[in-house]
Amino acid sequence: MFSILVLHGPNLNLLGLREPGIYGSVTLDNINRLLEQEAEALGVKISILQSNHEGVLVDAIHSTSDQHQGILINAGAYTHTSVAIRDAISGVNIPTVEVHLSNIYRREEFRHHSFIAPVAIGQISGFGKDSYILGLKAIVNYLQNRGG
Ligand code: CA2
Repeated sequence: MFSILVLHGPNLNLLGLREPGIYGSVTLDNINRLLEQEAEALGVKISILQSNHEGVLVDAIHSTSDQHQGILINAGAYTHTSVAIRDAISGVNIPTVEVHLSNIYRREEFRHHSFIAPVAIGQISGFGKDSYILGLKAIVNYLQNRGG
């Protein structure tokens, strides 16, 4: 059974609790529950971690090499700043799908660049909570097709 590491970056713990204008009223707990349901339907295992700390996310990515076959990540604002997270993904060489709730290309210019995109197999951006569900389907589909 494939095991996927789901990573949520900084401030995503505030989803649905503050500033519902941009990201809506869905909470991170809601998203995690939907991901768990989808994982069960797809027949995969997921491990979920949210952190506001870059190094914690880097450590979690390093842990994938022996435990997980894929990574689903919303690195939040670190998407646009973190060479460390990009290098960690590149270093472990585990297939990674990048997701965003909002369409980062319709927002401020500084959100248009992702350090993660060049080391990810793909990116899903702009579909709210469904970005995560689509992202999980994408990584599982990739792993299943790669194996066959
Ligand atoms: O659209 C996304 O998923 C983002 O990764 C969300 C990040 C943002 O920095 C990226 O540019 C795009 C921000 C997540 C912070 O979410 C908050 C939720 C409620 C209150 C404050 C922040």
